[in-house]
Amino acid sequence: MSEKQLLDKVAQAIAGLDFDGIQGICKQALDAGIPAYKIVSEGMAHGMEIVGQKYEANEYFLSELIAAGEVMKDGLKVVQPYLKGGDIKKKGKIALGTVKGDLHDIGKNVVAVLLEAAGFEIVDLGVDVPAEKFVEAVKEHGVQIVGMSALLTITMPEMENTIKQLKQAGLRDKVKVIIGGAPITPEYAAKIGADAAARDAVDGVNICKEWVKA
Ligand code: B1M
Repeated sequence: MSEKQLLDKVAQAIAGLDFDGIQGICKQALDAGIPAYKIVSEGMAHGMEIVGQKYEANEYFLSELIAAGEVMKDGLKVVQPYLKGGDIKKKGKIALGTVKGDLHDIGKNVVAVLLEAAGFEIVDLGVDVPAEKFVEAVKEHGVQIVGMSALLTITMPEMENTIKQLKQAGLRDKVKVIIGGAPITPEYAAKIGADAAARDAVDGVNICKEWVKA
């Protein structure tokens, strides 16, 4: 089977809520020599996109969305050990969270997995993260990058609020700020004073890598 066919199979297992098959399919993809990050970024993330489309077409409902997230977690259990760089020297520290009022974490978790695989240390603040918690993380963990995710248009202003609070705490110049999530655009990032907007997880990782290189 070709690489594309195997990645499609991973995506279909997630989109088809195949709890029994996902781990076997991920093993098959790894055995075929497909890099683990590709299985996550092109197979699993694509599967979740299909799930999103089915939801929007009223084919899937909330329970299926939650189930798809669980199938993805099962798949990650198999793939994640191959992503970790072991004794790779850490590139930098990133505080990552989904902003206050927002509980969507599938995309954030994909980003976290890929950033870790790229050698970053992640301070995962979880979901529904208030601005103060991002500020605290910068103070306590000495992170170089703050990453925020938002999937709801009504929670996007929390990103601006967090940037304001970083400024008030005198920390804005000490960190780079990257934002992401389906409704986020580069224009929005510029408007609220973030340093970058990531199109997807891979773009986010590439931007962070550039920052720590400089
Ligand atoms: Co929600 N939801 N949801 N949902 N949900 C959306 C976002 C929505 C667009 C669906 C729709 O109506 N068409 C809609 C928002 C509308 C809007 O604001 N304009 C919506 C709504 C309305 C809601 C509720 C209000 C529904 C309700 O209760 N009536 C509710 C809100 C709860 C809350 O947050 N307070 C809700 C709940 C849920 C579930 C819990 C059921 C579930 C989330 C489960 C979970 O995350 N653990 C869920 C899901 C799954 C979705 C959809 C279907 C899929 C989101 C997803 O996981 N995509 C979504 C529709 C859609 O997006 N098509 C929808 C896959 C994921 C891999 O992609 O998150 O975009 P994404 O992440 C990408 C990039 O955006 C980027 O990289 C990722 C990988 O490439 N990225 C970053 C994301 N963050 C990044 C950060 C970075 C860099 C890149 O750096 C920091």
